[in-house]
Amino acid sequence: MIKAQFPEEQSKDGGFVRQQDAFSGWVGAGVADGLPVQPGRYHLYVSYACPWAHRTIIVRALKGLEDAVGMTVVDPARDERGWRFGEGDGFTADPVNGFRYLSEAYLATDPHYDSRVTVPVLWDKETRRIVSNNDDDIMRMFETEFDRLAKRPELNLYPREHAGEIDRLNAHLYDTFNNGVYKAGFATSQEAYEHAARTVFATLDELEERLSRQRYLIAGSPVETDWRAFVTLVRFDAVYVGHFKCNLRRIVDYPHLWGYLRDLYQIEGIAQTVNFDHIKRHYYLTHGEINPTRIVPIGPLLDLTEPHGRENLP
Ligand SMILES: N[C@@H](CCC(=O)N[C@@H](CS)C(=O)NCC(=O)O)C(=O)O
Repeated sequence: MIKAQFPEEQSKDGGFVRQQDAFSGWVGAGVADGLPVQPGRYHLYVSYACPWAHRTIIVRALKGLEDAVGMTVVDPARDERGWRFGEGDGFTADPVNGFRYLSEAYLATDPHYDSRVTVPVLWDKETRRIVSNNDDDIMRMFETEFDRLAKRPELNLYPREHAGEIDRLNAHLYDTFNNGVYKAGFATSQEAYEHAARTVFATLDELEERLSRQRYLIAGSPVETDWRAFVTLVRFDAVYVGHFKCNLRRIVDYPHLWGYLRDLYQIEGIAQTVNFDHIKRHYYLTHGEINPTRIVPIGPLLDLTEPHGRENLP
C-alpha cells in the first residue's frame, strides 16, 4: 500500500480514520468545572484554510465576539514542523505568546503530546494552556456560553426546539460530507475512495432535494448545521472536486445547493471569513502525497455574490 496522508490514521482497507481531539476543556457554566467567561482571556488560533477552524471563525463573527475573543491566523502553507505563525497576506505573527509554531501551544499544555497538531485551538491566556482543540465544542461555547460578551446574544444557532434534528443532521453531515470528502481524498485504495466519494454525492443529492423545498436546512434562519454544511460547500468546487477527486458533479451543477451557498455567503460578516487564496494554497501545497508537484490550480471562476433568489422559499 502506498504511504498514506496520515500514516497513523489509515485502516487496513485504505480508509482514512481521523484522530480524536486531545483537549476538551470548557469555558462557561455548562459543565461543573468550566473556566470563567471573561473578556480578553481566551484566544483563538485558526487557519482560514481549514473547514473545522472556519466553523469557529463563523460563529465568532456571527455572534459578535471579535472584541471578547482575539484570533490569530496561521500561514496556510504548513511546513514539515506544522502550522506556522509569521507575517504574510492574511496571516500574522502570534501576538499573544510569540509562538513560531502552533506545536508550541500543544507542548505547553502537554509536554508529551505527539499526535497531529491541529487547528482550531482555543487558548487560555491565564493558565497558559489550550482549553480545547475540539471545533464542535468551541462552536457550542461561542454559541451559548459567551452570550454575556457577545454583540448579538439574541442570535440562537442552537434553538432548543430543533436540538434533536440539529444533532441528527450534524452527525450525518460530519460522517458523509464534512469528513466524507477527506475520506475520499485520503483513501489509499480504490474501494475506499469510491465508497467515500459516492457517499458524498448521495448526501449532496439529499441536501439538494431538501433545499428545493426550504430556504435553510432546519429552521427559518440558519442554525449551526447550516454553517457546518457551508464550510464544506464553499471549498467543494475550489478544492474537493479536483484535489480530493469528488468529481461526479460540482456545487454549481446543483441549482438549489448553489443558490443556498450564495445565500449563506451573502449574510453579513461571512464573506470576510472565506479566503480562497488560503484555502487553495493550503490543500494543494501541503498534501504532498496527493499533489506531489504542489501546483495550485488557477480556477475555478466562482461568483458567490450573484443574486441567489431564495428569499421567497419557506
Ligand atoms: N478538530 C477537528 C479536526 C481539525 C483538523 O484536522 N484540522 C486540520 C486542518 S483542516 C489540521 O490542523 N491538520 C493538521 C495536520 O494534518 O497536521 C475535528 O474535530 O475533526
